[in-house]
Formats: sequence, C-alpha cells, structure tokens
Amino acid sequence: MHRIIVTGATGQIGSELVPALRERYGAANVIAVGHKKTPPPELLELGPYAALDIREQSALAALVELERIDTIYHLAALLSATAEANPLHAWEINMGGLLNVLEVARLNNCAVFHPSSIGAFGPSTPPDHTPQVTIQRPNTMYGVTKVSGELLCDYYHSRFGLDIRGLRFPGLISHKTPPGGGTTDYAVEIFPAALTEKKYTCFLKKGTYLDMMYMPDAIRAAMEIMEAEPGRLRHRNAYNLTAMSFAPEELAAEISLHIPGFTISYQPDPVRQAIADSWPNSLDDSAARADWGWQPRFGLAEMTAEMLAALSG
Ligand code: AKB
Repeated sequence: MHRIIVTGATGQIGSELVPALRERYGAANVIAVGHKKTPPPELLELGPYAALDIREQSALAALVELERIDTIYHLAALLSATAEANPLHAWEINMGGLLNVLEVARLNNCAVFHPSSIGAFGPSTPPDHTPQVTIQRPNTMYGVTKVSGELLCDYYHSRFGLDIRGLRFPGLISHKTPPGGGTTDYAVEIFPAALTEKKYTCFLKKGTYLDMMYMPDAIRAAMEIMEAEPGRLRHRNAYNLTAMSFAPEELAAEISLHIPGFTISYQPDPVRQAIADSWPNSLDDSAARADWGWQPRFGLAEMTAEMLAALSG
C-alpha cells in the first residue's frame, strides 16, 4: 500500500497532482502538505491536509513517522523570478527544504520525487535539442538550486540507496491554479487575457523559444516515473522532459484561430527576459522516452483548445 505526502500541495502542480494521486491510491493515503493554515477547500474536503513549514525538519519527520509515509512528492519551491528577487530566501526554501526531505526520506526509507527544471541549464548549455547530459552552469539562483538539487539527489541515491526520481520540467500550462513568479508564466496568463480582453502584453519578447507542457502531461509524467521499473532508470536526477517548444507569437497565432482579432504586444521585463534567454530553446527528451516510455499527449493545438474550453466553461 502506498502512503504518500505531497509538499507544495497548494501550488500550481500540487493542486492537480494531489487529486490524481488520490484517485490512483485512495484519498486517505495521500496527505496534502502546504504552508497555508487554510488551504483551498477541495484539498481539505477530499482528503487529509497538514500545514507545515518545509524548513522545519522535525515537523516533517513527525508527520512521516506518524502517518507511516513511504513516498514523498516534494514540490515546495520558489520559481525563477521570485527566486531572483530574493536569492537567499530561495536557497533556504529550495535547498533547505530539499535537504530536509532527503534526510527524513533516508531515515524512513521513503521514495522521493523531486522536480528539476529547464532552469537547471544556463547560457553555455547547447540551446537546441539540449542533450540529457550536457553543460549545466545556470546564472540564476533558481538554476543554482536546481543543479545543486539534482546533485544532492544523485548523492543520496548513490551513497544511501534512496529511491529518488526526478524530471526537468519545462514551463507548465494549466487553468486550475496559477503559477507564481515563473519566467514561463506568460503562457498561462495569456489565456484569460485573450478571453476577457482579446489582447495580451507579453513580458518576454517575440522570438523567445522555451519548452512547455500542458499540466495533465506533467502530472502523468510524475506518476509514471515513480511507477517505472527502477532498473530501467539510467538517470536518477533528472530526466529532460518536453511536449512542445514555441515562442510567444506562435502561441498568440494559435489562440487567434479560436479568438479572431486577438492581439499580442511586447513589453519585455528585463529580469525575466534575461532568465529566458539563459534557458534552452528546446530539450531532447529521448532518454525519458527510451528509459520509461515517456510520450506527451498534448501539443500546441490540443493544449490551446483545451485551455480555452476550460477557461470559458
Ligand atoms: C519558471 O518559469 O520558473 C518555471 C520553470 C520553467 O521552472 N516554470
């Protein structure tokens, strides 16, 4: 039987991963963990919720022991633009939180899922079809915590035999819970703006290519890698993952097919533009496809149609 906790449960990924895990493993077996004392009602009503600060290792350890947890999906982290605004806080949350999770997992023999990101790459990384194993010298605090996190996870796997698995997520597009403080957030914000105002001002400039993925694919990927045969995993941290790569004008053109007259303009934010420019244009995720059968289901057209339908419903 699986007994699972999901940290960062009220965030963009967590709010969709928790219900999916509850459906698969039973609501009572999946404890949503967040820092908010009062989480969104659906997280509370449909299963257990615990409020804790991921920086407090003893609180996490007590919960894991009390609930006999065997699997931790550790999602609590600051995103790229927020991390850049407060780098020391980002180190404390992203690295301090991860170290606490790994230590508690080691002492309680838990499997761990840890998301990395396209942010783990930097300006000297080959930008097109970025290989699985390549140069990783990011120049943002978010990227530094992601590479350090990947290394720390590798260390816990090789040194202590911890069953830890990870994915380098691209920008995630969803309609349930908005992302907070990411560089790829424009690809989420654009949809409600298109529906309500028929126009959107993008904080990245035209021609900025980034990898993206629709949330249902991301949720399935996280669950599939955790269920994969361990012997097939050549990389513990973390697999390149993508579903599509586009620039803002290409997303706008796709939206215009559904909303004639929709227009996009550009007012680049220097911080987020610099972050985006340091990230790859497109990842090569062939290792994930070969090792555990990764296949995205949503491309640009399918994702756009679903996002618009869901937000106008
Ligand atoms: C961000 O933009 O910070 C995240 C990411 C790609 O890791 N969405």
